[in-house]
Amino acid sequence: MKFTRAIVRPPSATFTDGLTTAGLGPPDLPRALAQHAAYVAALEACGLAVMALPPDDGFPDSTFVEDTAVLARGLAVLCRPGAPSRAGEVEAVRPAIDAFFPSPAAIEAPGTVDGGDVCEAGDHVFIGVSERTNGEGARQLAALLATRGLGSTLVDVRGIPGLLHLKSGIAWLGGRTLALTEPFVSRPEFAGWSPLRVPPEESYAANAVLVNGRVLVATGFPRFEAAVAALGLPTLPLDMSEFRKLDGGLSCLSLRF
Ligand code: CIR
Repeated sequence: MKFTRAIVRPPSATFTDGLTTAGLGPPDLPRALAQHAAYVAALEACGLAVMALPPDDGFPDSTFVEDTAVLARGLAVLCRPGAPSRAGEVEAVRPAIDAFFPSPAAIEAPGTVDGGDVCEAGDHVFIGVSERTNGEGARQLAALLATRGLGSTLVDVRGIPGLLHLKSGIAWLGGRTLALTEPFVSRPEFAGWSPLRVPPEESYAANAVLVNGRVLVATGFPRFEAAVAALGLPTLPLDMSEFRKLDGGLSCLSLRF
């Protein structure tokens, strides 16, 4: 899957009020802005044209733009985020989506979907059922994806300690290869796939992003980075410390299409 564009939104002045369970203390806004700029530069280095939306003080978590939409095979689906404080983020991102995807579909109530629960893996999509994405939302999304020839597997991730979204614990690395953290390694949903096991002490690194043959990885996880490089995939390490403090990772910071 070749990406040509990305939509991002830099952290706003209210970023430090974002939702978190990480227990890592409050993020530092200037540092987060510098890390975000490096992230954008990395996407550009992968050949993407990046559209940066203005920072939005109304929504502290709005830099995690991935959660607002699912973009796949020319299909755009506007999400219905599971956290009440994030509901308004979808309307705020909608004009940017409309510019590229005429008549996007939408998850309807009572369904909820956060984009962070949606892992595209070539022709197949894994959809996490989490505290944010409910079964109804996951089924609506699966039906929409099927109209584009994409099969889906629902993966219940509720109760996995410290895991916000499915993609907090898995990533697609091309072909049949999936980076999987320990709770996912022996799950039947991934039978037939080739696992790259993420060392337990490096589980945060699982939220890596394959972009046009390169892999964005968080800095500070040498075993995982070496394992990705051993697959023949060049890595682009990025410091994610301030986003991690709000349970965010590399995938959350952009919509890629
Ligand atoms: C939240 O709890 O919604 C944000 N603080 C973090 C969202 C991270 N998004 C993602 O993994 N796709």
